[in-house]
Amino acid sequence: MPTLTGNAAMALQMTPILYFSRNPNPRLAVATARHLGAPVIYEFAAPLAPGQAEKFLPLNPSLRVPILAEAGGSLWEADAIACRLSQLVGSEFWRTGTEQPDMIRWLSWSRDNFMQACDMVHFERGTKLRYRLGTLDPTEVARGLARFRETAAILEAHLRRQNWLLASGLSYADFRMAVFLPYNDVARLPLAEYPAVAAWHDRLMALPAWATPFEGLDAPELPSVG
Ligand SMILES: N[C@@H](CCC(=O)N[C@@H](CS)C(=O)NCC(=O)O)C(=O)O
Repeated sequence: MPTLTGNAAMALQMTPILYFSRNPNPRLAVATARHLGAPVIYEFAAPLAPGQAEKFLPLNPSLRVPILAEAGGSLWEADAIACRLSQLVGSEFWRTGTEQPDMIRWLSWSRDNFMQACDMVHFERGTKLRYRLGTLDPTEVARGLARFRETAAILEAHLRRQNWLLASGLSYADFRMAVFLPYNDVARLPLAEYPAVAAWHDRLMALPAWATPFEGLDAPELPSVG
């Protein structure tokens, strides 16, 4: 972790602060923290908003959330934060034993495959329109959907055999893999064509921390699409 100096270090309290917005990766970090009952202060942040860079650059040079700020330094990237939060509460949600390689396998695969496919479609149908970043590109949507079908078929075969990605049960790999699925009202990925994937998504949505991570937190709604 980078060490913070000066005002940034002084400003930190003993209790870690989890800076978040309602977008997918910060949602993933908040859901993880809530699932674990991690001792953090939840603070809405918009590091890209005008006037916010001075505060957030020392915490994350990419000016993105989530960020976990602790007395000793700040950590960014949802996966690293999930690892740290699991350490803080002594949980195996982030596996540390013999299943760790299997968990890392799914995290790694998701980034280049299923999650990336979901991201391509969600970016066109969601993010681009929410933040007025341009018009929807049908070619990109088609590419994303093709990639989704290829990768969902692999996930489908695995989830026909077991309820969660790891044999022993729910882990952070499930949360990471599913990061875009709670936004499927806008992404409209054809989940129903993959019954085992759809059932896994339903099992995740039955977890309060995953279904409603922002409940009771002070955070503006995302801009609407369209
Ligand atoms: N690779 C990073 C991605 C972080 C990221 O791209 N965060 C986006 C939301 S998904 C962000 O900060 N957007 C600006 C905002 O939400 O205000 C991670 O896994 O945490």
